[in-house]
Amino acid sequence: MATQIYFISDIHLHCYYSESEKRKQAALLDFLDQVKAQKATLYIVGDLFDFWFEYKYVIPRHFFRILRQLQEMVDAGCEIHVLAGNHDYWFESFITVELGVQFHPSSMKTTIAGKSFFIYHGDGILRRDRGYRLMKRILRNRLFIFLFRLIHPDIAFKIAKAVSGKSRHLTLRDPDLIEQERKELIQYGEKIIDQGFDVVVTGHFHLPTDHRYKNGQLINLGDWIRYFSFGYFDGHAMRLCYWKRQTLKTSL
Ligand SMILES: [Mn+2]
Repeated sequence: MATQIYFISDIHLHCYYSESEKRKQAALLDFLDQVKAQKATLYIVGDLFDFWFEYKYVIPRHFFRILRQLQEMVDAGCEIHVLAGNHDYWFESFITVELGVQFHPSSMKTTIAGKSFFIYHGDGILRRDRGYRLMKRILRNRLFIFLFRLIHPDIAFKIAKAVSGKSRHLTLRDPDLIEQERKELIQYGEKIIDQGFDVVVTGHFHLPTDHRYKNGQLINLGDWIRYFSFGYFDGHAMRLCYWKRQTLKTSL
């Protein structure tokens, strides 16, 4: 069977209803339908959800359509990998047991059609991320997770919505800072390629990037907020594509 591998990241599905959210969900379901029809493999490279938290008995309602779609894709024969992002890493057994996807809590290495891939959401790699790296240790601490789980889900998701609204304010960055981030991201990718990897795939920066270096390639997947971008690997070449702006036929 032909190799067909899709990569997406940073969809940031929200736990509330809005017009843009509706459009985003519709586009994503459309995209996932295609992956399903091809029985292709999908890597979700972090931040599928703007906030995810797992309880023992309940699941968040706003994500139901997407979760159902992922389950149907697995049932149809797709292989799905979910990597933790910095907005959604509190996965327990729900997505693996109920949906049948494979979960990767941090970076992963794999070989596809003879090419070695390094896949990582990309949070915490910038020099200015020092504070974040400390916060990451606290937020992923078992005691913190245990205590947060004691909060009623209606309240927990309200807190998440408020915190996420604040951090969104911070992501309206100036162009100089964006270029600085792209430079550091490229440096990071080149370092990984120097370690012997053929393809480095990252998300997190919301900067669609296709950077060639020596015989390697760094792809930043962009996002599904502004760009609706994704990576596609056919067994020979890895390409950065845009959903419906160029159909797969014209972009490949
Ligand atoms: Mn992120």
